[in-house]
Amino acid sequence: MRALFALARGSLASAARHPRTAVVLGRLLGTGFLVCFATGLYSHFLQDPLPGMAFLTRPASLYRITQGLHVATGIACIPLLLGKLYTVFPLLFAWPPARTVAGLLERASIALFVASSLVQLATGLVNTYQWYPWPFPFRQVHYALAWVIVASLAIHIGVKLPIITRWWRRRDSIGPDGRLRPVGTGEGRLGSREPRASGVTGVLQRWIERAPAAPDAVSRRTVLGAVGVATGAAVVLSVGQSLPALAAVNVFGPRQQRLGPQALPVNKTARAAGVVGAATDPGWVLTVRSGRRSRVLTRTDLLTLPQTRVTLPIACVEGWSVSADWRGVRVADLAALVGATGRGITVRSLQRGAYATTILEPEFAADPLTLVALELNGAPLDLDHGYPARIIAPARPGVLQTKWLSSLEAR
Ligand SMILES: Nc1nc2c(c(=O)[nH]1)N[C@H]1C(S)=C(S)[C@@H](COP(=O)(O)O)O[C@H]1N2
Ligand SMILES: [Mo]
Repeated sequence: MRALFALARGSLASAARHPRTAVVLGRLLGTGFLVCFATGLYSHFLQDPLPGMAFLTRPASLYRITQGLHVATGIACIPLLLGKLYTVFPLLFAWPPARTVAGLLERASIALFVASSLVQLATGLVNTYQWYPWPFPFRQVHYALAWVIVASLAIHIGVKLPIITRWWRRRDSIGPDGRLRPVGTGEGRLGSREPRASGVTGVLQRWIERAPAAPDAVSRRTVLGAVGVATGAAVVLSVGQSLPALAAVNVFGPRQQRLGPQALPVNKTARAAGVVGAATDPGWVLTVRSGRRSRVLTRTDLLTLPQTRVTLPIACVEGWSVSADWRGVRVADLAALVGATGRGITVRSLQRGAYATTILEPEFAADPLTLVALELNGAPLDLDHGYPARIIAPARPGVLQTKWLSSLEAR
């Protein structure tokens, strides 16, 4: 086994698989993961605040920026992670797998780190296409894995600190023959000097020996260049889903700026939500309630109240975001009608299920940009955009911008 693994390491060794490459990619990947973690926590707590948490309502595009960054950075991490795994691949064939308890824990933490990162990035990417081919709730699992990743990343960085500091700056002329010494050949023991094995191991040994020699033609620059181009392309060709300046080259992002009814994309249509009947019912009213005080408002009543125009984006957790012009009644004005100024508000939709209720925290309910929107881009709301009325608020995830309102109730 030892001979076989040494042979495998030897035949995988290449100039590109160098600790310096691992450190360069690792720095970028570590930064990317931390950006994803911070922006992800922000998105998580906006949707599930801990008691006592309050949030910024400005700049109005704050969530558009943080979540756009979250998804773009996550996408960038995919080629970076593949490049990093390519670089350190020979280390998989270390034998014995660990010599000490600390070494065993280190390898276990790496296994956990690699596995959870791959699952996190793959499910995250697939989620941006609204594809959920797994039996678990995406958000909770994504959140839990984020902690697993950050904890195992901290252990990983701690263990690798000597290598990281040694290769933080570029150093040439390393190794006995004046060349860079590749990953996996640290013990200076290549396969050819291994004793002959017998049986199955011997067969495998000869088989590996006959494989083409290490591809030294692939240099460190080539690998870093390829990873760089792949990373740049993945980001540039998808970030137009949230960055209008790059909308023209949005090849991979699932949503296009302005493509949809009233120049705004739609994830869930009224038909898919099962609300067509209730939303087009001429008897529709919006109920505004605080304790025993309540007001019942028809759409015409709402249109006779003072109207406010705002320009605010829909910024979906999936990464796409599009700015639009909205017109409607301030939520703060509606709250004042029932004496609920300054309170949080429970928002209810005509739709049943996961979107049935959301909560407007006091800071969002009080913000003058937060509306019960009746119009979008100069025309009455399209049925698919939440007709007869929807919530639009600054600096919030799209998932909280409830469509097809039925009531607002002070908390
Ligand atoms: N009632 C209801 N409101 C909803 C949704 C929904 O499915 N049902 N989708 C939310 C999500 S995830 C986003 S990003 C915004 C915009 O979604 P849309 O593209 O489906 O309009 O509306 C939000 N409001
Ligand atoms: Mo969304």
